[in-house]
Amino acid sequence: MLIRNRPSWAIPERDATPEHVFLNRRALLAGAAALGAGTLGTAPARAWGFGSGAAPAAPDAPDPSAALYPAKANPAFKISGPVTPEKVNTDYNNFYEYGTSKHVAEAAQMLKVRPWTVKFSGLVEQPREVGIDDLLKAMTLEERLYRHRCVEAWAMQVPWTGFPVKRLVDFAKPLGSAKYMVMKTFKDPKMAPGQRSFILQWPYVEGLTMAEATNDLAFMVTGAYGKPLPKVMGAPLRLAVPWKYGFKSVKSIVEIAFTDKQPETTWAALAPEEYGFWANVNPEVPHPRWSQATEEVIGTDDRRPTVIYNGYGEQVASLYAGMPKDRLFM
Ligand SMILES: Nc1nc2c(c(=O)[nH]1)N[C@H]1C(S)=C(S)[C@@H](COP(=O)(O)O)O[C@H]1N2
Ligand SMILES: [Mo]
Repeated sequence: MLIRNRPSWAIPERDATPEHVFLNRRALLAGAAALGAGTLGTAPARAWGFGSGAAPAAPDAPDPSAALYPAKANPAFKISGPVTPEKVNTDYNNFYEYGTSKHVAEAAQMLKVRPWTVKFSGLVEQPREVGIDDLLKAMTLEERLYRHRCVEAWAMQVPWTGFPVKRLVDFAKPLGSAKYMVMKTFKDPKMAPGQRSFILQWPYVEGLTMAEATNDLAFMVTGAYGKPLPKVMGAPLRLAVPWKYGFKSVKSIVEIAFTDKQPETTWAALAPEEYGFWANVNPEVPHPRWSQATEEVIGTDDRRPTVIYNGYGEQVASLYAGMPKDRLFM
């Protein structure tokens, strides 16, 4: 057992949606604490009542980056087995800014993807902000087929479009003293009602070491299925680090900061006994509440064995050579 002194709310769950169950319980507790015991009865309704009453979003103007798609496929990044159908992928997502259900594509239509600026801050030669379309102009887009593995033991196979994170690092010009690249999602509860609830600390934050960020596999995603990225998949800019559990792959990024200290990341801050900074995929290290030995391939009847580093060990195992193994895989 990895977890010691397990808190009372972290009871074993074998539910198909473990995060959902877990977080509902957390939200009730946090809501009660924040609002006071007297409002206990209304806190859950407040925290979870969005989605139905929200005004429908006005239709968007055509995506100004549409002409960049489809981008040329990079044949170096292949998968075995079929790509997950687009319709399946966009109906099974984790995007807690729009609720803890897997079916948030409609709720995510509230996300406004233009205008969109990305800020570069922290240990950089010169802090700057750039509009997403100017950033896209400075990059060469390519398509890569990647495996995608959520910590909840489900998997997909996704045709992402984007550019190596390394290109973004070159663009940002971090100082030699930078050791980590920190990525943040937007924070705007009007645009993302999930941010009004206490489930996670907002904005969603993730990070990589500079060695991880500049590894060729680390990919900045701007599109999928030969088109600009659907909102529910984290438009207009999200990370894909396929050797790590999906929660590392932060969506809808507005800020990239370079630091010399390991950042406190969203899931690790919420439940450090269950989620860590490294989160590398490993079939032999169970999550405290479920096994990681196999994974469900969404959209199929297939449950296949999980693979160390999600099959990308050849590219990334050397990043962790000589490091203590105990925290690398959660
Ligand atoms: N901002 C933000 N990023 C996020 C999440 C989230 O809830 N909010 N969920 C993470 C998790 S747990 C996973 S598995 C992937 C899901 O990506 P997908 O919906 O494209 O499959 O996004 C990750 N990035
Ligand atoms: Mo996930």
